Amino acid sequence: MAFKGLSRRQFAGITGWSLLGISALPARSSQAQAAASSSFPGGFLWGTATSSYQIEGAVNEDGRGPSIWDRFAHTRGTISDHSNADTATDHYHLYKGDVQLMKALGAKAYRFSVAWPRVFPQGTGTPNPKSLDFYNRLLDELSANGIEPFATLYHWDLPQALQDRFGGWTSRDTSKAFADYAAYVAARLSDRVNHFFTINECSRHVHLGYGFGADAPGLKLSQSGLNQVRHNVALGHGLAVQAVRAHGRAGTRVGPAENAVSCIPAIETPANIRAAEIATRELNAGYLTVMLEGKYTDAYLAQAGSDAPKYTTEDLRIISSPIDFLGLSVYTPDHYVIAADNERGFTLAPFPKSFPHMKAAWLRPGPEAIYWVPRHVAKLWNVKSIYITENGTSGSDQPAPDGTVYDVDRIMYLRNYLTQLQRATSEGVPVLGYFLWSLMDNFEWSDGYEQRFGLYRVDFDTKRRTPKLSASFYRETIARNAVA
Ligand code: PNW
Repeated sequence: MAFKGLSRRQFAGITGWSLLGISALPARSSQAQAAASSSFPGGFLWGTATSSYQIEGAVNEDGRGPSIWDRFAHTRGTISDHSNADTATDHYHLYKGDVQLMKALGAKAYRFSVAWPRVFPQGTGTPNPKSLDFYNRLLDELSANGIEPFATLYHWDLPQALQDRFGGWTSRDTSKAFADYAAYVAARLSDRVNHFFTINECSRHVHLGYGFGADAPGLKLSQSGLNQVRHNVALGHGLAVQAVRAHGRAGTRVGPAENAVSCIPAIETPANIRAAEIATRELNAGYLTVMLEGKYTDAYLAQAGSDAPKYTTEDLRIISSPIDFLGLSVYTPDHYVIAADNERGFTLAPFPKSFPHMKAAWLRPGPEAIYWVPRHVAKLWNVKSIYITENGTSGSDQPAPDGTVYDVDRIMYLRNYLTQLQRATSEGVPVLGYFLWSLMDNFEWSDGYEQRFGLYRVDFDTKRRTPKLSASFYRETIARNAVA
């Protein structure tokens, strides 16, 4: 009875999934779903994304040192379900199966992050003898399965030792330590990793970690302190770009993975579009704009006033070291922009209470964000290569009585975002690939395990992975494009 209403083909797809793709769906099976994705450019790269602390577990194994997230998650009252990521999805031990999950999707790329505390347990100094062993095993497995690795150097799991010694990113000593670590990793992995991302989403970990205290290290700094952290993080990015260039093998590519403040023209008129470009440049002044222009905007400095960060012109030169591509994580529209005859040239429409959201309250669906963000950055800064480093949604994801997670909300979200992404590529916006967040459910920071973002459901007691219906959707999308 549970499958009433499903076509035989859909049913076969679902049951096939429980055997992890053993029954292959023909690429042309469903005309209706994913129709929009049929005309992505040839060679467009489809992948999934994860990060070390959110999936690995094994926090005390093979010489890993503690990270600020271990400390934070073990502090009372920080994580909504009182959980931590001591074991998380246990990817550290289950990675071989997880590579098969990627392969079953037909994904050809995987974005993961390297845990700094596994490499340098004290943050600097002597590397752990087993420093990169796990990542070497993972890379071998990916390579054996035809999946291209994209490695993020920092996805927020700072060695706790650097927090204790330097105050974390409040000090530029951390920026320098990051460059040394980046050099070490690039020297050893760039024979197999062609693309490195420096820092994942500067804005989020600075804002929540050092401003609101809602993420590790849980600080609530003054505006001047926060501006300095922002600058030190941008500096860390630039130093890491230089380190990867100096120590990676020739041809190694490097760039940031930023979640830009997304500015959408409220109505797509030329004036609003221009206003949204101006807003994009101003509202990303602390990260993307300084990285790509080598200076803080006048408005940013004027607004900061005496709280502006302390820096040298040499810092700005480092921060704006040339990058090979821009990584953009796009989840949600941050602002709907309207042209205005004021000093800034724009106003931001307030969000009405009735604006819908996905399971996470911050995640308002606005598929056009994934069209406008790449389009704005390509236009503003003449960026030639863009990867969508993350896009996806959480959902309640409860299995139905038949055991299947019918996450049609996630499918709705993805279908609409991919339609808008295809709009961008069809207009020549140079997006080269897309990494869906996330391969599987994982530790969602201060939301613990209460927000599930995966294509695969993880039972956190047994660590069992089960494909959700959205895994079939993504697989079909990829297959359709492969034959297009
Ligand atoms: C990203 N926002 O965080 C992170 O890179 C991931 O580690 C995380 O699991 C994922 O997105 C889902 O949250 C973001 O408020 C969190 O716009 C919030 C926002 C953006 C990114």
